[in-house]
Amino acid sequence: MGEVQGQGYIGQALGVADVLAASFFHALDYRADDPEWEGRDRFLLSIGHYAIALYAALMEAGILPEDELVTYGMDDSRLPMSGMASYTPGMEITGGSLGHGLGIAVGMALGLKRKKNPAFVYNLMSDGELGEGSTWEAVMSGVQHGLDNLICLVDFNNQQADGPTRDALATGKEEAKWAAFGWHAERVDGNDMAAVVEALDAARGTDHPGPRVVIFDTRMCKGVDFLETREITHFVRVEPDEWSKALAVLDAGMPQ
Ligand SMILES: Cc1ncc(C[n+]2csc(CCOP(=O)(O)OP(=O)(O)O)c2C)c(N)n1
Ligand SMILES: [Mg+2]
Repeated sequence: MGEVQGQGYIGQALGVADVLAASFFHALDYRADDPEWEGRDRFLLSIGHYAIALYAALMEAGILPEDELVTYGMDDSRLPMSGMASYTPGMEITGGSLGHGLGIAVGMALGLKRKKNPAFVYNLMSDGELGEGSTWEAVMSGVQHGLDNLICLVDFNNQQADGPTRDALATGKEEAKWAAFGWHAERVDGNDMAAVVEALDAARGTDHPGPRVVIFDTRMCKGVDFLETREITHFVRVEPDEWSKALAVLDAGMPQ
């Protein structure tokens, strides 16, 4: 998908790939042939610009056809650069106005509870969104309503558009802060598959009477060494000859 455009949010996609793989192929309950199934766990992409990553997961899950991926970012494509709920099966919300996904997730989780629907709501958000006031309103609302069916996943890559998150607005002690608000909070290496799976299980399985969060420390451009070392990775430009090099590096790192 990135190669079609020559650029894109591939740094985020590579960093969060392990979290998405564990979510879609371990944690979430859904039906690939019926993405609107009422009993499905909802997976909200608060960070609309990460759509490229979710499209890959939806394709692997059998919700999107593989041959459509080449239309990514083109006019009339169902796969715009920023996720749009009305365009794409499996895209639950139109995210991208950062700081709003968690509030929507709170509303959905509350609605499901009232309807006695046992499904869970997962909200994938970024470290940059921790600097939005609306996020912390939602954090409090989730506790107020005792939403034990709400799981927030924070992709903490410590990067924002202009550089490191800690230089823009350092939240600090993130896990302790969520816990102080009343959330079950864990923090793990988001590129360690065993740790990711364990944390997702704990978030869902705990008997904590309120919402749960897992903060995943991830690495932008994970798996492609010559991209990982770039300083600004928010919107990566990859030269034509580098795509095959990047794919070869990724394939070499894949477990057989
Ligand atoms: C409310 C809002 N403000 C600003 C933007 C512009 N914007 C798009 S992505 C981004 C970076 C936010 O940080 P994070 O999501 O952590 O970035 P990444 O890790 O993808 O670099 C910004 C500021 C936006 N989409 N929404
Ligand atoms: Mg970030």
